[in-house]
Amino acid sequence: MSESTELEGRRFPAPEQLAGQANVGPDVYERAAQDRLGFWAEAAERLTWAQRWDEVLDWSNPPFAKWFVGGKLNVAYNCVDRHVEAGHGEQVAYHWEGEPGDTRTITYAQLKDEVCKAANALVELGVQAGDRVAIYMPMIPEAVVAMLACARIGAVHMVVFGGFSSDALASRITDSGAVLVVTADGGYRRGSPSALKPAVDEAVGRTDSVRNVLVVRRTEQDVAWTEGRDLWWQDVVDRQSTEHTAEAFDAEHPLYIMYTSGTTASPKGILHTSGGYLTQVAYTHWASFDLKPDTDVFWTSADIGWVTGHSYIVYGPLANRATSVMYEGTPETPHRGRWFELIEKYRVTIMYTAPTVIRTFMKWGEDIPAGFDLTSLRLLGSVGEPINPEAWLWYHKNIGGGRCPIVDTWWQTETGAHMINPLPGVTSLKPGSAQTPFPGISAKVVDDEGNELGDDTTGLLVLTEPWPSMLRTIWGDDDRYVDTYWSRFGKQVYFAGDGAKKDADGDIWLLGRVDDVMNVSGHRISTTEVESSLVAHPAVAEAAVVGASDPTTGQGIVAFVILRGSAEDSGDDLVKELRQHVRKDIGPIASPRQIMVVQELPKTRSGKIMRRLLRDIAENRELGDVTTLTDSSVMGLIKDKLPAGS
Ligand code: 6R9
Repeated sequence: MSESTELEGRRFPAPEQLAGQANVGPDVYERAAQDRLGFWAEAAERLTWAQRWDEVLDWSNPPFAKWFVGGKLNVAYNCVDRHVEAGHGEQVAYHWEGEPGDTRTITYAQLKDEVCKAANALVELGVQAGDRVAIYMPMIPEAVVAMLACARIGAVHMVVFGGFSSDALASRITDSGAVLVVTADGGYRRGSPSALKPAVDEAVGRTDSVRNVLVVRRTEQDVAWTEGRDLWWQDVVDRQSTEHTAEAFDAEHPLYIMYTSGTTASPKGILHTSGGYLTQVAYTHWASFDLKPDTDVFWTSADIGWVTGHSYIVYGPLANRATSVMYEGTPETPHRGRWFELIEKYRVTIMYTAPTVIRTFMKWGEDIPAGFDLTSLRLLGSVGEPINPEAWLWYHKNIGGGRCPIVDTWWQTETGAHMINPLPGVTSLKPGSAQTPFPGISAKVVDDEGNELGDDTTGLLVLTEPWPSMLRTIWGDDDRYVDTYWSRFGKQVYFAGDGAKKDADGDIWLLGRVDDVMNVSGHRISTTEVESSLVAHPAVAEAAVVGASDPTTGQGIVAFVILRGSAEDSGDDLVKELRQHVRKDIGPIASPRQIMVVQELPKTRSGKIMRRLLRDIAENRELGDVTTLTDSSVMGLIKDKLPAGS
């Protein structure tokens, strides 16, 4: 048995104490299976509706779904006002921490006032229900306030990650037709102020829909100013009334557009609507993380420029009246223990982060988390990519103290909320597997023709029933929506674009994007599988694997590896050893044709490795678009490491 298979065989039953008090028990699966729509209707009852729906789902014109037809609600009211009205105004909504160490504590009552003021300001600026508002902000509370102010008046927000280029911002403004940009002079990143306003000026200069730019003063950097167009948030919002009556909107009223990250060609504006989206983010946040609003302190480490930030920093936690931590900066600033310091300081009980972060912590070493009191933690979450069993176990032991269940959540920008994940009080956990479709979700693994596969086989992941938080379309392009997601297996089957395998117990293992599945001499090999094997070797901190075209085998496996500190000078012998290691672990067919030792890997802002760029290198091509990289100099560093002539 190989090392990773051995780890994959381990089970972690739900801790007894947690299971005894969990928000949902094992009966939930049965209940949802017997009456799927009734189950989601019950989940929707957790929200406050101005008008109840007549019909739970209208699926008469697939793939265009309508959920909670005839229902009306205000999303911001559900996230803020109703908690204040119920007497929880003094509860903290956010413990916010800036990178330089400045802090703000925002209660639900204060959040309500801020959201009302911002809503009044938007109205004053002529923003109407249905208008699009671009938000290009650092991780500061005003970003959340701006989102909720849009939701409150029925405007559609379109958040663009603050690290994206002016090009990316301009194309998204043009595609969405945004009338207003909310931004800041800058934010703090890696110890210094990083400007945002210049990118906005450049982007807005190239578009014609934007009337105003509303600028939060955060870093006090000098900014260029366009009179008549640019306004300080502090001037316009601060003087507004804290009274604003929230109008109820249709359940299918558009809530936001989020463009998917640059792993594909031109960005797709994923459209989410109100009632179904809020129902599923609130319910999953409560059930997947066993959220107890009176005692938990919840922290999602994502940026709000990513769907994880929308669903699990803003909408889910607020709808559930959670107390959250929100952090502006990077994990290594000013020191590598920064996150653990925050967990200790705020007594965080639930931590939700991405495998790439865990592997970075692994690289830095277990001594760092060991130096902090992490005993407040009771549950951990993972999202964004498959979590390899080694990282799972490291997370479990070194951050979770061996006592916290890890909830590995598979979902996408398009799905809006969790779709496949264990339930912490129910499921016996398997490191590396997302395991079970969430109650009320129908996920299957099929072959190329769409036939459902039995256990222990590898195929494509599809979703065979609509779900409340599903995307409703691609903004302005219904045809592309149908083509991209609902045509491969007909209009009733959603094609997720991920490879998956079902094991002998019927548990689901996600294998990465299908475009990341390699075909070597007719054998299907997942990039993730090879990466997982490489990182199981003690000398390897992180690995990315791509299939490069090969004249004889179709594709050849090329691996890029970052070594752990102590192994950095080991040279050619180590490369040989790694090849041998994979050969032994998975089989000779999986042994990489080439292994390149690098210092960094190119990643998108949401932490996904951009394999497209690594393939360009492996195949000696000009580099494609690098605008969505966290750090575009990474590609230069990698190229410098290559043998001359490549
Ligand atoms: C939430 C988010 C979606 C893609 C998805 C898949 C990968 C996300 C995962 C996972 C394995 C998990 N992915 N979570 N793969 N296990 N727990 O990440 O949205 O940025 O749209 O990415 O990410 O490949 O298709 P998004």
